[in-house]
Amino acid sequence: MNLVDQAKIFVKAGDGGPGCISFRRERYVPKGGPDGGDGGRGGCVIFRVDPGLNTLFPFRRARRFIAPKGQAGRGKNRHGKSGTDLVIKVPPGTVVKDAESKMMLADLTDPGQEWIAARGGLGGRGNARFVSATNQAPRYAQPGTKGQERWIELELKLIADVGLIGPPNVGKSTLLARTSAARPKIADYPFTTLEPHLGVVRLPDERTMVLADIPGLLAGAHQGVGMGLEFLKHIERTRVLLFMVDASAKPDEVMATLEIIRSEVFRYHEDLIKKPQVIGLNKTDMADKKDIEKVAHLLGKHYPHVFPISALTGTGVAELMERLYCLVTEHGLNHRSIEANSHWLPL
Ligand SMILES: Nc1nc2c(ncn2[C@@H]2O[C@H](COP(=O)(O)OP(=O)(O)OP(=O)(O)O)[C@@H](O)[C@H]2O)c(=O)[nH]1
Ligand SMILES: [Mg+2]
Repeated sequence: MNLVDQAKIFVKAGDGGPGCISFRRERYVPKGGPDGGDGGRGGCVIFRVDPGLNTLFPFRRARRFIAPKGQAGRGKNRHGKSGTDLVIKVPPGTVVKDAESKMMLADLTDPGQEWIAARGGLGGRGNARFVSATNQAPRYAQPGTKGQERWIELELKLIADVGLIGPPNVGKSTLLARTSAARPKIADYPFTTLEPHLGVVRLPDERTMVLADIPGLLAGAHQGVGMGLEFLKHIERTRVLLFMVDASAKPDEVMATLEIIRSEVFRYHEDLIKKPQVIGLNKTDMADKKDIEKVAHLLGKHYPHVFPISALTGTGVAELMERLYCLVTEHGLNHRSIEANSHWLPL
């Protein structure tokens, strides 16, 4: 589960503006003194931690960040304007490294925390600054200094926003594969998945959340039966639980299975019951319509979020993801989520 999201970007701060060489021109004053103003400072490139972000996905599109230059100084001692700083929002948990030396430069964790990725150049001093006893009319000014530039690597360790839990073989990995770029093994036998997989689910409008596919649970998992228990720790930090059951079984069986799985989870850790729970009734493509309606109706009495879906055909999946996203954002995005996959699929 230690999956990592990565991005490599180029940052360049603005160069400082040059100082100005200028002399006062006044009526009746044949030779005015020097009045060249200083150049402005170049804009810095600054990273700022934004708790509303949870992936480095935006950096796959925008890779070059260049802050504006400082303006040149002008006559009459007017200083050039400084370049505005370019602020780049990054998710909490972003680790910054120098791309060349691989040295760690910053560990950005706290909301609002800022770090200067590239420092703006200094403005050059105008000739008015160089007046001295021996030189009353200096004919030179400083150029501005260059803004810093470098390639930077960003890295984000991901924690899932949504934990996907259910008995073996119900289609958990199929759902993860359908909604994200993750490619867990899918097969028609129990315990295909032997360790958790994370996937970044992309929803319309650049929204993302991280879904964790947890290996199948059996009755007794909290006592060590099967293999589910050791992975339940991964769902402790998720915001929302998605319980998946096979809706093609008989309604009574579906209800009973769901209760077994839920009780395993809550026996493992009673606090988990406080998380919002969504029920996914999968494999509706091969289930009896009446049975689905019956189960959905029964479950609807106890659970506010019940979704008949087919992870195989995609029916109902977009609606389910929208609801999950809603609950995840209501309960605070879990910002450190993600995987190393470089391919991102839209829903
Ligand atoms: N008909 C149908 N088959 C599905 C659906 N979703 C998954 N399957 C099939 O069910 C089988 C199990 O799917 P997986 O995604 O591997 O199930 P899993 O829950 O991850 O299983 P474990 O990793 O063993 O716990 C595969 O053969 C899938 O093709 C569905 O919506 N409809
Ligand atoms: Mg699986």
